[in-house]
Amino acid sequence: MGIGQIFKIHSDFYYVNSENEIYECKIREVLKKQKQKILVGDFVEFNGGAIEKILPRKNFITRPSVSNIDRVIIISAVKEPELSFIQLNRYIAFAKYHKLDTVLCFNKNDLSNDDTTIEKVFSIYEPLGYDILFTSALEGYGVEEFKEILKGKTSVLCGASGVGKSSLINAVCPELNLKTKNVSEKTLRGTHTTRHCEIIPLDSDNTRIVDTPGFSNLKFDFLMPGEVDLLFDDIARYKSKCKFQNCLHLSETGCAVKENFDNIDETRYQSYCEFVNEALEYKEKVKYQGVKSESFHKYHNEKTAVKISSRKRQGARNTLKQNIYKDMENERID
Ligand SMILES: Nc1nc2c(ncn2[C@@H]2O[C@H](COP(=O)(O)OP(=O)(O)OP(=O)(O)O)[C@@H](O)[C@H]2O)c(=O)[nH]1
Ligand SMILES: [Mg+2]
Ligand SMILES: [Zn+2]
Repeated sequence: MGIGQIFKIHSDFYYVNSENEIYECKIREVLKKQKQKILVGDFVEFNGGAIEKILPRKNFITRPSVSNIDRVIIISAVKEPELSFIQLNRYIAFAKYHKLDTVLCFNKNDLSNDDTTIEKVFSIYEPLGYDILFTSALEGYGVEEFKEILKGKTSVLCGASGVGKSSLINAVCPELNLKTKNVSEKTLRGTHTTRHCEIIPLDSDNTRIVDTPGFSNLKFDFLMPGEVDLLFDDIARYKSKCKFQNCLHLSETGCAVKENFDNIDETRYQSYCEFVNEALEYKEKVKYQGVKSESFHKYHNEKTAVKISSRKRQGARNTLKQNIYKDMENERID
């Protein structure tokens, strides 16, 4: 019996690091039957090449699927692909939903001479308390600062395909020589260059970085509309003054968010509205299935569970749970 940490998953093979020895394992049938999903980052008990148990997680994120991390570094490109503030707010809100410490990194800085983007980024995100970095993996600009924030932590890189996640890791540690591919080649083939999450140790002081496949189809279809403002500090700060407690800050009367519109960045509010609409669609879908769903994922028995009203039949509950698990499964690209 050994204990180790999953650092890579390739189809049915789970790669476990136990005291710096690598073990290629499969998963015990009983765990499969319990629908326990193993994530990169999980600590596990294994025996004779079979994983027997997942140990409790400190935290986890589902996009990308990684657990036991110290922070998320959201990578955007200032160009190629074009910077989208709405997309960035998606990643930020998602990391906040998972209560993870977050750093914002804007790469490919060599491609832009336009200071207005930099000013806009600082004016929106600095007051929200985010650490902000501008880098160029190609020219080495900001790479020392990037390296500095990685120190002693496990950081997961998260962002769309082609923003330069693997290139930044290569800039910090050229020996790794991770595969990268230019954006036009990617668009032609429609593929992600990095196909799997992998924990990469960078040095002996426990600095680890998780390279991940890019994704951009993240939707807020797993929480209730009234919970979305909790993911936006710059909007939530006014909600206690709204006339109605269940105000969604869309077009309700007496909405304090609307009254303070001048103090909220336009792209932040646009993002908020987009996510609320996705959550409203989700709410409709749940209603259609005839069960009430409490959306914040409850963390039981090392797996994500969705709490559902006890008034409904067991059969209906199981169906909804299965559908939600299926949705989570479909969200994964690796
Ligand atoms: N000009 C410029 N190009 C960069 C920079 N960083 C990365 N690139 C290029 O952008 C392309 C995509 O980089 P990758 O590192 O493969 O991007 P990725 O985020 O890992 O992409 P996926 O693995 O598909 O998620 C490559 O052609 C890189 O050479 C940069 O700072 N400046
Ligand atoms: Mg990559
Ligand atoms: Zn309101």
